[in-house]
Parts: sequence; C-alpha cells; structure tokens
Amino acid sequence: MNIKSAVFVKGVVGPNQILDDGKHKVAFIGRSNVGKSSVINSLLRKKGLVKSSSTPGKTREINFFLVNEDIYFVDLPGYGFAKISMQAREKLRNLILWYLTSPEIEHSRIVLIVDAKIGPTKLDEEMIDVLKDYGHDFVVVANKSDKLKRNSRITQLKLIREQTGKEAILYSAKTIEGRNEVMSKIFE
Ligand SMILES: Nc1nc2c(ncn2[C@@H]2O[C@H](COP(=O)(O)OP(=O)(O)O)[C@@H](O)[C@H]2O)c(=O)[nH]1
Ligand SMILES: [Mg+2]
Repeated sequence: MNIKSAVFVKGVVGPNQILDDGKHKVAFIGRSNVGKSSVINSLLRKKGLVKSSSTPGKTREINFFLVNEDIYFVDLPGYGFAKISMQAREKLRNLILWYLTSPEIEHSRIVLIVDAKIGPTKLDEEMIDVLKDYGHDFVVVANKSDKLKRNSRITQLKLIREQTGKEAILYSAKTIEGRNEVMSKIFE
C-alpha cells in the first residue's frame, strides 16, 4: 500500500469522543515501550508523526491518524507501565476497554504488538483474553526482530504462536523487516 498522506487528527481521552465517520480503523495495542509508536511511524514511513518517547507510559490518550484520507491508524495507550499510579493505570485500562467496546469500531482491525525477544507477557495474555471476550480478531506483530539472533527467530515465532494462537509476523521498526507483510495483513 502506497502512503500518500498521514496526518494526526485527534487525541481522545474519554467516552463520546470517538470518530464516528464511518471510516475503517486499525488499532495498535501493546505494552508500553514495546515500540507501538515506532511501528506506526515505520509502517507509514513518517518519522515523528507518532511521538515516540523515551519516557514510557507517556501516551495517555487514544490518538487517531488519518491515512490516505481513508482509514484511521489508532494508537491506543500502552499498558503495563509500572511507574504510574494505580489510579492512572486504571484510567488507561478503562480507556482501552472503552475503545474495544465502542460500537463505532465494529470495522476496526486490531494489531497486537509483542516484543519478539521477550514474547507475550502475562499482560499481553490478559489483553488477548479481553480481545477474545469482546469478539475481536487480531493480528500479532512481533516487534524488535532486529534484536533476535538468527537462530532464535524460528523458536520465538513458535513460542509466540503457542501463546497467542496466532501466526505472528516478525517486524522491526528499525529495519522495517516485515513491513509489506504487516501492511497486506492489515489491508487484506
Ligand atoms: N531495536 C529496536 N528498538 C525499537 C524498535 N521499535 C522501537 N524501539 C525502541 O523502543 C523504545 C520504545 O519505542 P516506542 O515506539 O516509544 O514504544 P511505545 O511506548 O510502545 O510507543 C524506543 O527507545 C524505540 O527506539 C525496533 O524495532 N527495534
Ligand atoms: Mg507510544
């Protein structure tokens, strides 16, 4: 897919603000610091469109980016960042759940990003349960594949498959390995 334009449209912090204009959405979800912002930027080939920060847990909004004036890429808040208050964590969790249960996202695709080297964590598994509970299918992207040793690629893919029930795509926001595969999966 050829990216002609990608622009930030809005950040949403609470209910009743979702974009309800009938356009399809692709939502990216994952642990804080897994590289969500970097993945979105690299897929769109736009450095700095989504702020990638060295301070994990900074994204506390749901950010909407309109791509080719046609489809939204949605950056959901990262989960599992320890250094924020219980209350803030609960708020983030609710924001994610609210998105996942909004009727407007019926035609939304979900991309779950896990760390290729670490594999799915307990929190990722919880998120998978949530997605299943709400009947959302999802694509698994294993980011930071550049950190994997050559001979552990297949082992990690197998591990991720066993833990998520999905065939993961090895991806690197750094080298853009897997970009075509992820894009065609998103737009298939
Ligand atoms: N080596 C490597 N580092 C990455 C990759 N993607 C993201 N990172 C780094 O991981 C950190 C968190 O990235 P960010 O996109 O802000 O994560 P987010 O919190 O999930 O949005 C940053 O230091 C990135 O440079 C990748 O594919 N390979
Ligand atoms: Mg981010």
